[in-house]
Amino acid sequence: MRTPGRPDVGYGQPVSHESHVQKKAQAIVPETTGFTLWHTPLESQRGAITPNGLHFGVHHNGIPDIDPAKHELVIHGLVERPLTFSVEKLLRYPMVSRILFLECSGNTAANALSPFARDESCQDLYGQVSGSEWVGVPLRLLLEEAGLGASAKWAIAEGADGGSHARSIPVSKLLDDGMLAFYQNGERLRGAQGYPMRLLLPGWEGNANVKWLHRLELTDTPAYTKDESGLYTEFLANGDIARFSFLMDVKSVITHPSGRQMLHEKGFYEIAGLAWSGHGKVSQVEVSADEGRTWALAELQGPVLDKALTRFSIPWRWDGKPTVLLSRATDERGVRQPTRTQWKERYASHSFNHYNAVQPWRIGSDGGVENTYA
Ligand SMILES: Nc1nc2c(c(=O)[nH]1)N[C@H]1C(S)=C(S)[C@@H](COP(=O)(O)O)O[C@H]1N2
Ligand SMILES: [Mo]
Repeated sequence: MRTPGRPDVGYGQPVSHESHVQKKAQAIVPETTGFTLWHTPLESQRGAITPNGLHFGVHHNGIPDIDPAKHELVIHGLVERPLTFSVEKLLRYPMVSRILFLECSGNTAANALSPFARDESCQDLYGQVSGSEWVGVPLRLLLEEAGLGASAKWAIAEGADGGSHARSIPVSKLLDDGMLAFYQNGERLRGAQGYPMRLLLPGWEGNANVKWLHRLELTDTPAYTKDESGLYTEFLANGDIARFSFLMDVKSVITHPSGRQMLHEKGFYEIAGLAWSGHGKVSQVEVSADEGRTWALAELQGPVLDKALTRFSIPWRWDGKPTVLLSRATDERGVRQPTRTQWKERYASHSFNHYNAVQPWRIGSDGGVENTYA
């Protein structure tokens, strides 16, 4: 109180004492230039909204630097009137706001693939999911203006990044709740999240949410692009192949306490975490503190929103003995998360997308928290 404070700045940053809270780049495949995975530190966050600077990122070809004055969105193909929109023009359209989760279908791939439970943090294992308020133009408005042809069933959405990331999207989804997003948590999109505009498909796998969107081509069939035929198609245990597996299933994870954290003494802890489902609202989250023998209902922090991150918590007293903590979410369809064994029965052994099994965290007698499959 004896010295004056420092001046404020034009764009605020977190305090220096919190500078250890960072997104973290995951190990990448060296021969694929520009492909990076940045994980959000879930265990450093409370609440259901991810700060923009910490939003997870998956960039197949780096982050393009796009001048909004030069960027255009083209809608063409099976439409009555092909249209070209400038960013300035699109910003005058009516906009809607939605709080949604976004998750890469490859999130938690390590638990799907690794034969043993890797001793990693919640950020390393689960960091490809984030929650934001997105504001943008309903795609229905733009498609109606272009006039959909009778046979227009798919739209090829293409990004303006180096690899022209492209996905075939059913027109029904775009008409239902597809959004062209311009704002995230009150500010214009970050470059990493698709500035100046991205596709936002509530509840659908991250990959289909094409960033730096510049083209929608209406067609009668999917394009089977590299981005949907390769990494984002799954092999099932029975030999079938799941294509266009857009929906993200019900999932949850305890973030407090979680992998590589330490309980320094016995006594009271609040078990807290996140649950979400691409199928709608989370209806309940059960937590077990005794290796899955008994379960109790966690409290859901409202408002519980459709296809959004939902916070859950439950009080717990640690008696100092080794145990395992688990959470399992059920969504409004009544569908509950599978165990890892059940998940592995459905998918081929080398499949890793759409992993949504129950996460057990082992508490050691020393208070150390470790990933486990048991
Ligand atoms: N144009 C373009 N869009 C893209 C990608 C990309 O590399 N290029 N990555 C996709 C993947 S795999 C995911 S999971 C989400 C991640 O969105 P975020 O980086 O904003 O978190 O963007 C998708 N959209
Ligand atoms: Mo992804």
